[in-house]
Amino acid sequence: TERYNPRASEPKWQKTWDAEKLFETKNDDPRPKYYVLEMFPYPSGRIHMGHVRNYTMGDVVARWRRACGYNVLHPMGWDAFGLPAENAARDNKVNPRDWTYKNIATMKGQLKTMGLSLDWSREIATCNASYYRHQQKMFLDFWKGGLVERRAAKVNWDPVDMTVLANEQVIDGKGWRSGAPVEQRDLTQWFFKITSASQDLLDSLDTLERWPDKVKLMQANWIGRSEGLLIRWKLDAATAPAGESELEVYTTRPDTIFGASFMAIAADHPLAKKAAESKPELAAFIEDIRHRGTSAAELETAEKRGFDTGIRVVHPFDPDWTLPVYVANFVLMDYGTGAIFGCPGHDQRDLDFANKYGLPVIPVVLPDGAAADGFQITEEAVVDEGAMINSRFLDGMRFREAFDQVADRLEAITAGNRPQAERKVQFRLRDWLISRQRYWGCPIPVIHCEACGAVPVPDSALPVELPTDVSFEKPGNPLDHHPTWKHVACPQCGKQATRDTDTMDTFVDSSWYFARFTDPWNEKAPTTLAYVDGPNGWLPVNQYIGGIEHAILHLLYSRFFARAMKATGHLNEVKEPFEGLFTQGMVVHETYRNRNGWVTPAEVKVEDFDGTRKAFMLSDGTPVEIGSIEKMSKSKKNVVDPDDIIGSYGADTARWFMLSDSPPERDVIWTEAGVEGAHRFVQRVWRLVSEAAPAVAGVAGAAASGGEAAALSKGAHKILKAVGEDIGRLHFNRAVARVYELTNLLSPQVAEVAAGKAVDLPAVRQGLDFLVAMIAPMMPHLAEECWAALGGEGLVAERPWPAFDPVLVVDNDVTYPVQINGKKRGDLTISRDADQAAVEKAVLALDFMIKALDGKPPRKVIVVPQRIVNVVA
Ligand code: ANZ
Ligand code: ZN
Repeated sequence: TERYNPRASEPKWQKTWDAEKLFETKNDDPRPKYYVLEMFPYPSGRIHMGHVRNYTMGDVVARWRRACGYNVLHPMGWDAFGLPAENAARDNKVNPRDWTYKNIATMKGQLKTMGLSLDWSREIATCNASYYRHQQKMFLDFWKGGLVERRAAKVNWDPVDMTVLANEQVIDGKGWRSGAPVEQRDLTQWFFKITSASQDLLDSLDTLERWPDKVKLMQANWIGRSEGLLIRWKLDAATAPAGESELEVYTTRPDTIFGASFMAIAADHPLAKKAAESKPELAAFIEDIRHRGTSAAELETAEKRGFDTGIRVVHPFDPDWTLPVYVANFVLMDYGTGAIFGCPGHDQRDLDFANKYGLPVIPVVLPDGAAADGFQITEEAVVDEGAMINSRFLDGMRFREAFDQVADRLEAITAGNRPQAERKVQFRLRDWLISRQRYWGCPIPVIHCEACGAVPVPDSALPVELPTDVSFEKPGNPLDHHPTWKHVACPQCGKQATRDTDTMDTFVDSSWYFARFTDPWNEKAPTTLAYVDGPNGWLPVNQYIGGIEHAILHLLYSRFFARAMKATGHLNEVKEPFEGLFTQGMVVHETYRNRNGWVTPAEVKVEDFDGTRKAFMLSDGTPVEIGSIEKMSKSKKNVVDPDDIIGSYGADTARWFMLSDSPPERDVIWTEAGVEGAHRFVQRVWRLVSEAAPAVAGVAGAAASGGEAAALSKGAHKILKAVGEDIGRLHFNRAVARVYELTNLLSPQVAEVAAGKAVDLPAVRQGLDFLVAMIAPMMPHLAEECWAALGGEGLVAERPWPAFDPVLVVDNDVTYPVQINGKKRGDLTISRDADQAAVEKAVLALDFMIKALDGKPPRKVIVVPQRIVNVVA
């Protein structure tokens, strides 16, 4: 038989599917809906192997669900705004728009060669005004609904990218793209009030049963709920600046209040400013620390620095006990109250600080098991649970009790009708700053008027479109530099006014695209309520698939957006947009290096010398060092181009390899040997089918009722059932292993068929039909070609998933462990309905039993039905 030729076959079937519009989904279709979505790509230029893995998984789910009778929505689009387009524009003098659409065209062509069952009629690009006009509308609706706010804020300013960044985009004090140290600036900016949903975003994580626990935990930590106490400490009158009488601190550890030895306030705290008025050295100190990076992560590692303000506070439980107030670099203004009491014994930062400035360390928690006598804390703070010591009325209590004691007592003390303390729940989550001083983003639809303030652009004037004639010569924001774009009349009073020249964070674009896919044709509104969710709607997405790198930001923003859209009437009822989430592992590859640096896999040949692999340059045979296995990246040059793989082996081989090697949540190591193995399997399936085809083409499949083929039929039905279950659970690699099993069962039978021997043809035909159905979600082109060769009717892509016979998948046998004098010696496999006597008889006939008994009768045979047999010799 001829070898299978994917280069001829794959484009042919892709054309056929396209022509039949097989994957275009109707909203009004009575079948049950299933929405499968992979995170849409950024059009960077070309697709990479990570995309191939991601979209293959989604496609298997989509094709399988379709075969199971669902009306499947499986759309694709482009996360098309963002800085790289502007950088390309600046560096290569191309228009960001042209650059983006050119990349989209290239990548779309590449995706098409993968044979994905996508509904391209719903394609969206977020940079298209037909998309972002609706985003502008929702921005205005959210604003009206109290979910958007414009306020002055201390913001993270990236001096290289010349833009503000969200807290989430600052990593270790540096801009996430530029890597430049971020500065603090005071600017007036737009915020989405995501904190208004903190508690709900946290609580609702519990309802997400088909999300990885790891992702839920990351979200919970990001939201960061803590229960604590606000305590108002009285300032010692003799040292207090004029007009100041108290210092409010937030603590989660009021139990440690007798271990307090100092107070610390942020550099931006009002009390710090007051104190600095009469202390120039303090003012200088404050200036100095304000200019350094102040991200939480950086402060963990940075050296603790402080300055004594000279102010003292009085301990709330002891009027004779006063404590110094320091300005300290490790206290952040935007968390709690921007002030803390320091307890060096039980907080490492406080201990480092106390040791540096010679402040007392009072242990107040004795960890369980530690000796009370001479208990001291010097270098390492004690954070374990224990019993209170050195704490007067708290002595002997545990954390919870001591917390409540302090809270109750301080709440009872009121000065001028305010209690001295209040219980308070605090969140780490901050409001979402969405203003960006960039060009290639969704314009914020607001006009600033001297008389009227910030005025929404009226509906009739939407969309606010980006101008196309922009220049990237000057650094900064091209919208701001544009000669005319920003000058408009105020919609309210008609006077000269200016547009907001900021654009939205691109995370806004990706926070609702999944809703837009449900009706991308609606020109009037972001969503169509009949289709977006509810009884006939698509949301929530049943299965969302993407990278773990989006575990926090994208998913949290989308969850917030669903709530905001519901509040503003753009959704009916859904508040959790993704019912099932799957985070796939990365595609990794060996690295290669020669004396000139990294070299690509394509430049290298690897050979095996008695089990030792050695690598050489293809060009001149010089040696290459094989390095560690890393995520495919341009910097390490260990990238394999999907085009090359699809070009030489075909898409089905690439898809099969991606699914076969490792569990989908783990990293997969891309190897040439692995790809070749996958390709051999493609050819093997083709050989099996073509060898059998002449004999079975006209035969209707049916299970064997007995005879030689009975084992084949039983196996095929069992495998069919298991593969369905595996795909349903996204255990693709297990499904692949079972398909190998089925080909092993089929091979000997097909060999007999080919040799012209008498074989149960309906049973063989059924086995082949199952094989074709099972590979169809994973290798759709090969499946079509096989189906055609078998003389099958219609397209596999339209055929239902076969039903297994429940009788054939039942295991009729049971395997008993067999013990002799309580020690396991072997097994007995026997029919499930064999009675006691039959089991006993069979056990005594086992070879090892005859040997062990050596001709003597057993003292006793104990049979526990369906479980175990013990023979007492
Ligand atoms: C006294 C104390 C004693 C604290 C102790 C801890 C251990 P979470 O759980 O994250 O909410 N804190 C409060 N506001 C702060 C700020 N603006 N900058 C830096 N640190 C701040 O943490 C709350 C704890 O973090 C608070 O409890 C406070 O220190 C500190 F043995 O108060 B604690
Ligand atoms: Zn006006």
